[in-house]
This record gives sequence, C-alpha cells and structure tokens, in this order.
Amino acid sequence: MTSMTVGRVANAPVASALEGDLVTSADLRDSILRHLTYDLGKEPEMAEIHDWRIALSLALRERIVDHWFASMRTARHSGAKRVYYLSMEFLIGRLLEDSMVNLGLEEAADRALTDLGLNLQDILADEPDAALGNGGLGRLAACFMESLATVGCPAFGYGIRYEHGLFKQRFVQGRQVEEPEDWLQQRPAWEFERSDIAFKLCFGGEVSEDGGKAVWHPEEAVVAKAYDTPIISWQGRWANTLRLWSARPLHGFDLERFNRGEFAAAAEPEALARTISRVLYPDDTTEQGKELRLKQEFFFTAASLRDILRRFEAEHDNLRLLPQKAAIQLNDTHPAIAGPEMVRLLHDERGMELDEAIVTARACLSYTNHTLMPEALERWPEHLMHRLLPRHMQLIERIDAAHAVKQPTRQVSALEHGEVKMGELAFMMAHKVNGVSALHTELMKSTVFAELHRLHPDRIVNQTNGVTPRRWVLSANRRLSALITDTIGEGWVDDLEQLEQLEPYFGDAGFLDRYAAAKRENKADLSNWLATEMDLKVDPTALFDVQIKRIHEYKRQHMNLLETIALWKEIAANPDAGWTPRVKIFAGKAAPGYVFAKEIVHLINEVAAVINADPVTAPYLKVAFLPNYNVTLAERLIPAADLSEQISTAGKEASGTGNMKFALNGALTVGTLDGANVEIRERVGEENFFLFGMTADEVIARREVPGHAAQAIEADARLAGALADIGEGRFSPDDPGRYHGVTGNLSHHDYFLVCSDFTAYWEAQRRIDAAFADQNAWMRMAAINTARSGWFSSDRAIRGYMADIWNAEALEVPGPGDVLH
Ligand code: B1H
Repeated sequence: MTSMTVGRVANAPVASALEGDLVTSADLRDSILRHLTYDLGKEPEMAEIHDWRIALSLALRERIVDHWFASMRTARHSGAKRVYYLSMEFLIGRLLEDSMVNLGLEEAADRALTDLGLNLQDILADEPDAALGNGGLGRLAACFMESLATVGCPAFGYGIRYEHGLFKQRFVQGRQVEEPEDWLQQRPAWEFERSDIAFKLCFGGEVSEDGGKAVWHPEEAVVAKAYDTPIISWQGRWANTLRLWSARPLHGFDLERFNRGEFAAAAEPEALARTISRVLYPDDTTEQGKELRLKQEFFFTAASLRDILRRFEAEHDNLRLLPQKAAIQLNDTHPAIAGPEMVRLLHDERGMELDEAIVTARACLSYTNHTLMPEALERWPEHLMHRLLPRHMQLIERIDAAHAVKQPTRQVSALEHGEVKMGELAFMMAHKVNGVSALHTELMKSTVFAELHRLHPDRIVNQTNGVTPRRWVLSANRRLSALITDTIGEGWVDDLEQLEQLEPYFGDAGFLDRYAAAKRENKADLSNWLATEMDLKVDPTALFDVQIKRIHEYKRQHMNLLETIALWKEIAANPDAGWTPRVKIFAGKAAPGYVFAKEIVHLINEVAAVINADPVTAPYLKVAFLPNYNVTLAERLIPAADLSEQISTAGKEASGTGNMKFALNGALTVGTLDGANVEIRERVGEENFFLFGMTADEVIARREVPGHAAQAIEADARLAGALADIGEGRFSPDDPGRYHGVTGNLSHHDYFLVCSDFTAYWEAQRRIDAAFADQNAWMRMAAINTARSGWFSSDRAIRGYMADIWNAEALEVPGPGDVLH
C-alpha cells in the first residue's frame, strides 16, 4: 500500500467552512470569467448559455487536473498494478454535475453563477449527453469508471471517440425516426486532445515467413489518436483517465491531387480513415457482423494494447512482469481480438516464445460476458478475419490448436462453420471469465460455456453488476439524499450498505412521512414536466409505472402493453370499481434495423393515443411513451417511479442495472426471476417485491409444449381480447392489418412466452393495485427497498473484480480533510 499525499494548492487553508465556500465561489467566478474571455473568446455580454456552460466546465476541469496528476504520479511511483477496462461503449451522459458534486463545489458554483446573473440548473440542462453506448453494457462501463476512481484503483478506460453517438429518436405519427447525434458540435469541455499519443494500426495484406518468423506486410494503415477525459472520484480523492481513440489518416491530405484541382479526391484518404471512429453501431444485444465493426474493434483494442505496453516498457524491462502490472478487462467480446493481438505483440514483435506469449497474455486478460442470446454472440467469418487481419487469423488457429491438445476428445473449438466464435476465443485467452449476475453466471456454466467450464472449472466467476450511487441517488434524487444524510450522515455515499442503518428509523414518527413526501414531490416535478414537455396531464398521486430500456422482444414491452390494453377495457366496462389510478410510462430506443421492435414502438404510441383520448378511463389510466430515452431522461424518471418493470423472459436478461437504480430510489419491482432481479428480491425480501412468471427452467420446458401460445390465449379472455383489438385494427383504423405481424407472432410462435406469462403478470399487477391503495404500507415497502439495496453499488462490484479477477489493490486515498479544491 502506498499512501498518497496531496499538497494544498489554489486556496490556502481557511478559517471556517463558510469562509472557505466564499473564497472558493469567488475563485470559481474568476476562473469562469477567465475561461469565457481567454479560451472561448467571448465577452460576458455576448455569451450564450453554452458559452457559460463550457466556461464553468473548464473551471471545474482545471480543479480536477491537480488531483489527476497526483493520482497518476502516485500510481507510477508505487509500482502498483493498473487496471485497463476495454469497452466499445461508454454511456456517460452529462459530466458537469457529476464533476461538480464529486469535487464538492456545487454550492460554490451556484453562488458564483448567481453572482454572474446566471442559474446553475439552466446551465446543467444545457449539456448534451455523451451517448457513446447503447444501453446497459455501456452505462455499466461508465459507472465502473466512476467507482474505479472512488475506490482509488489506478485505472484507464479505453474506447472509441465516436463522432456520432447513439442516434436521436423522434416519433413521426407514432413511428420511430432516427436522427444523427452530434455531441461534438459544440466544443467538448472535458477532454484533452493528445496529439503526441498516436499509434499506427494496420489492416489487410499478407503474412510471409522469414527464417521461421512470421512477417506481416499490411496493406492499409490508420492512426489512432488519443483524447483523455479525467474521471474524478467522490470527494476528489483520486482521478483516472478515460482514453478514447479517434481515427485519422496516416497521410492526411493529398496536396498533389489538390493542386491538380481534384479537390474531393484530395480529401478522400482523410474521410476514409475517419470512418472508423465515425459512428456507434446502434445494435444492443444483436450482432450485425459488419466489416467496419470488426475494424472498429481491432482499431481501439490494438491502440489500447500498444499504449499499455508502452507504459509498461517505460517502467519495467522484463516482459514477464506484465501480468503483475497490468490487468486488462474485456467488456464483452468486442475487444476479444486483444488475445491474438497481445500474442502477436509479445511473440512476433518482441520475440517471446509463442507458448509463453499465450500464457502471458492470458494472465493479463479477463473477459466479461453480458449475454447468452445466440443472436448476440459475436462470430466473424474466417475469410473476413483472414482478409483484414491475416496474422491474427493464423494466431487464432494456433491458440485454438493449443487449446485442443488439452482435450481428450475434441469437443470445443473457437472455429466452427467457417466462423471465429469470439466468446470461445475470449474464454480461451482469459484467466477469468465473469458473468454479471448470479443466475447469468450459472447459466453460462450450464449452457453456452458448458464444455469450456468442464475443462477450466475455476475460470468462470460471478460479479454481479452495480451502479454508482453518486449519480443514481445523490445527484438524481436530491430530496431522498437529503433525507438519508439527515438521518444517518453522509457516509452512505461511498459506503452504500450503510443505507441499512435507515431501517431502525422507520418506526419513528416522521421518517416515512418524509420519505413519502420526497417521492410525492419527485412525482409532482415529473407531472409538471410531462405537462409542459409532452402536453400530457397526469394525476400526480397515481401509481407511476415505468418501463425504460431498449425495446426488445425479450424485455417484453409488448406484454406490458397487452396488460395496459386489458386494464383499459376492464376499467371502461366498469369504471366505478375503485381502480388504482396509474400512469404507464414507456421509454426506449429500437435498433434501426429491428423491424419487430419498431412495430412495438409504433403500437405503444397508437395505443397511448387511443387510451389517453378516452374520457371514461382518463381518471384511472394514462399512457406515455417518452421519446429519445437517454441517461438524462433516466435520471428524471427513476426518482419519480413507484413501480419498476423488470419483466424479461427468465434466462434472457443477463443482469439489468436499471432494476438496481429503481430499487435504490424506492420503486417496487414487478419482475421475473431473471438476472439481478433474483438478488434484488433476496435482499429486499420477497414481501417487498412483486414476483410473477416462469423460471428459466420452466421457460425451457414450456417452449416444448405444442401450441403453448394458443393454449394461453384460449385460457385468458383478457389476453384474447387485447390481442383481438390489436388484430382488428382498433388502434390503427387507418390500416387495420398493421399489426398482423405482431399478433401473428404472439399467437403462433411466441418465443419469448408473452402469452404464457400474461395471466401471472396480470395477477401481479392487480396485487400491486391493492398494495398501492394502502399508501402507508406501500411507502414502508419502498423505503425497505432503499435501505436494503446498498449492495448494488458499483463500488462493491469493482472491489469484487479487484479481489477475484484483477488481483489489484487500491491506493490509499487521503481523507476528505486532505481534499484540495
Ligand atoms: C448487454 C449487450 C450488448 N448484453 C452487443 N449484451 C452489443 C451486446 O453493439 N453490440 O453489438 C451491445 C450490447 N448488452 C447488457 O449488459 C445486458 O443485456 C444487461 O442485462 C446487462 O445488465 C448489461 C450490463 O451487464
């Protein structure tokens, strides 16, 4: 353990906290003005909101840099192992509030801006989301970056600096329309461009042999250039780096062609090279198999490995030490080419024996699996791999053959039907392979990786996902946070299991009232927002029932919708039966090429329009599909939710992380025994969780029942009625047959067992109605969810990776008193 000492800079020690705040806010105001004037070149009178926002960000960034250097220095001098998190996606969202809160500069910033005649909330709201990810996998990487810093683990995140993140979603007559996202349009405030950190990366060509040595003669090359964003911990104790690579041409501009007047052609090499980091592939949990995608994967993986080796070689001269100094985590198989590339760097380029190179690479690498869905498991055609990465294809064959030797009878290979199976390759080249929830890890062992698990019984381990409490509780839910801190102090923010200490207060007069008041006010805020932004009036005391996630058949938004339709019909038939008022909220994007998911989007919108126009049911049921779901919208919705919809077909949702955010914020879950739902239910108690539906085993058995869907429809008149309404065009009178694809699929095929789980889901929802009617009992259950969900912090998850996978130690971080501003 090394202890870090941080000198005080900027401000001399001050007499009192208040005085300190005043000094800091005056300093901050001065640096905002300085950045506005000298970096942005704007006079205050001419500055627009984004100018102020960027100036504030630069003023905060400036206060991060010293911590960042100190952390890097400490890591270097201690000789500690560094963790490298390789991920195709980092779904960061906004950074300004995060940085400000972690630096403890919120009040100072508020005061500084007020002095300047500005409003902090308006400025925060101006920041575009950095949406360099699709969904849970990318958001997990972002939570992990924040937790790595907070626990003091020296680490780098490595990914791609996409010019365009995830598309923006609009609805045009209820249909999803995608628009390009352009987060770099305004000057990016957080990153540092590193013109000096650039690597040449090659593709294509051939491999020759020279005295028993393989020599790769590539055909094309691009340059990967680094952009660094510092990631600051809670209370500014530590900072790590998120390093994103941008693709550039090796030889920029063709002056000769330009001089000949061929203007477009002169710029061609530039445009071609830049294509690699142009855009994020918008497919969540579905695999596209596109050549450009493979290029992206190799591009960022190879650049990162080169950077890791460069850093190692600057500090050490014995390559055998590499596994003691570098832990490289592969976030799914997207960077799985790291296995062969690392072997190539060690063997071809540094002369290590091949077998030793394989062993050394494996000792550094570990792999997280995030899905078992067959359509999501990456496979690359061998001919494509051979054409783009000929030397890697040879090494993959060698790795696979070396692995085969260990098997008495050959049962498993990374090569099958002319394809490279990236999951198998990643498994073979990793010393640990982890699942992301207890159930998912067990399913990995018994299904997709059963053979490999038999051969390597110690390799698969579980690390249940987590979420950062700084963003998902402290910042997103100010009212709840204030109540928690008033009750048990501030320690919970980086030790989330302290939330357990809340439970003894539930008996006190006042605590549950304040808890309920926080939820009520959050719901009132959301209601006002829905009224102004969505032109939708809702009853703020209704049950807020929320399903927000990517649109996918396995997540079963359509089951939720069928229940909505059935409920609407039942209310309409008997409006005075004492219904619990509900607001059904949906949000989520469909992959642009996923036709069925887009039909679900359209259908939800059309059903919402019909239901919301019904005056009879209006007091009891409203439906909203909010466009353009992103991190910022999640931060707005989750604190206002009463009910969290986690209704995937059991065995299909590897973990889920939204489920954790909801539970922490006091929403009750209606859910299946899938992913981390299982662990949430264990922790909050079965009486505080609305369970329904088949288990993963029952799902498998049910699929074997001939006509399972028809049977389920026959047995449930509500389901039959809802399906009939859709099929007859009740929600699409202009085109009554519009949803025949959807109803046909559900009635005949129904792979995700929407029909077979419907009745149990309906019944769970009616139990929920009854429970919500007793607000005191409900609020107690909600508060229990908050108090018992502390284990789902990403700090806990990161400590698990450090202990079980990386063998990495946290560097001692100074206490809050030593924090510099
Ligand atoms: C998850 C993905 C994913 N699993 C392919 N798999 C992608 C696969 O662009 N692609 O090709 C993108 C994403 N994402 C999610 O990971 C799981 O579905 C969630 O259950 C889990 O919580 C999350 C984080 O572990």
